[in-house]
Amino acid sequence: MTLLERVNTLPENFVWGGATAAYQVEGNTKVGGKGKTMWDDYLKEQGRFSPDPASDFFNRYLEDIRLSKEHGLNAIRISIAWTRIFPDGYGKPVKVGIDYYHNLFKACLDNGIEPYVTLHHFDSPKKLFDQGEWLNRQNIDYFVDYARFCFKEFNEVTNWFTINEPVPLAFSQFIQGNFPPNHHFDVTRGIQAQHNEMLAHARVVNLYKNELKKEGNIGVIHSLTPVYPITDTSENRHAAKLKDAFMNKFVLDATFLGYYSEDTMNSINEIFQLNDASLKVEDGDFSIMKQAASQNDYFGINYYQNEFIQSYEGESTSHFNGTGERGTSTFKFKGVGESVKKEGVPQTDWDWNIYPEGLYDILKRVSHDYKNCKTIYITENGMGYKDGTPTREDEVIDDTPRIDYIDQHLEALLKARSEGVDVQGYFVWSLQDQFSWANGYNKRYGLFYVDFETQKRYIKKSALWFKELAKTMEK
Ligand code: BGP
Repeated sequence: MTLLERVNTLPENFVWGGATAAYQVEGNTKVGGKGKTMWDDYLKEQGRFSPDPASDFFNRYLEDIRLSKEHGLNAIRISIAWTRIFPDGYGKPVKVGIDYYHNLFKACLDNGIEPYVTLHHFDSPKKLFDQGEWLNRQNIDYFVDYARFCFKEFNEVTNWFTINEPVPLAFSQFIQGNFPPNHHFDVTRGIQAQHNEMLAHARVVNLYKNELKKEGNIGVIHSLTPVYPITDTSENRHAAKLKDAFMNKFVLDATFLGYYSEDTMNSINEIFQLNDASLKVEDGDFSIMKQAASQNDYFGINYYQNEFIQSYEGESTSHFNGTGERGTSTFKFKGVGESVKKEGVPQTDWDWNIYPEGLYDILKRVSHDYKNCKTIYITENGMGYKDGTPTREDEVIDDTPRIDYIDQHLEALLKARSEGVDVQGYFVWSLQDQFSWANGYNKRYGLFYVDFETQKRYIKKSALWFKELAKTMEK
């Protein structure tokens, strides 16, 4: 069966979306009284690239929504920039920001594009970042207040996500050191930030369900990275188990159990011992988390790649490939393992494995291991690629490798679905080309090409392929 034939097995209301994040698309970071995020000064000091104009979504959302509609999409992932509403993260809300999001949501709904809205997508307010961000528990209170405001204000939104990817955020900030504040292998802060974010998520779910008694849907988004031993030795299997606990199991337990299982903590404690680290869980945290664990309406999985690992006993060291120079990344985590390339598994220019089996495996595992996990959406999946520069006004950009990537991952999704995993939607990362946090502008993901100088949109072949897919489903 071809993929087009297979998608006919999907329900008519299957969600096909394009994903965006406020800071990566909006640009206009100094417009409308917007407050600084943790990125503004940091990027300026780095001098590599600027978050302005990004894809100028702040002014051009109508065009992108129209393109979505024309290409068969029925949904969009959008995040609210916390600092467009509360410039410092708390205080008096700003009307320009509130109006902007009302207008944006209205434009989506008027065009039959359902908005799935994330409250926090990597863009913490600078003021709160300076006070410790997620490591400071007061940040959680401010986040809950901001969430309460959004739930009451934006009644037109019925699909919410609390936080996008607690693990990659904390990992990039405190382990890999490629997000501000650039700590390397600071395991205590890395895990503590994850825990505090999961507590924040739980408090917001409980607020939505119990206090405000809202009728919409709410959940969290995790990026899941299945880890496989490079060869089947007991040392490598153990390395995979430890890294999996750190990257996946810790937050999956937090989300669907509301506590960390003994098995998870055995692995985490082993990592702690070797890295002189610890975690502080306060009285009452688990009861809040347990209450939320059965109340998530759905679960967002971002899947890009898997990891192959071999055991490693030396000191921690890493190099992040943020330029697209193949073969430059390294990652060695003391006592845990070393990431390695596997012969025969293709990689992108940024050394990300292309491994659709990983998506199938993780879908099966989550639905098998966590009975509280209900409906799943793939909330991000896509391929960073150096698309060619258009030379003609009406040029359709040839991004065939991206089509192959999406096609293979959709096959994996359909296979898991046919075996009973309840996947109800797929959002491609990304809707249009946008700014990439640690890679800038040459790592493109969009269905629509953006000329960042002129802001002109060009159609890519992947967008036309999507349109075909959506058409098949309507028949
Ligand atoms: C996810 C983030 C996105 C996006 C994507 C691609 O982790 O949620 O915001 O950036 O990864 O990553 P990158 O831009 O680093 O290639």
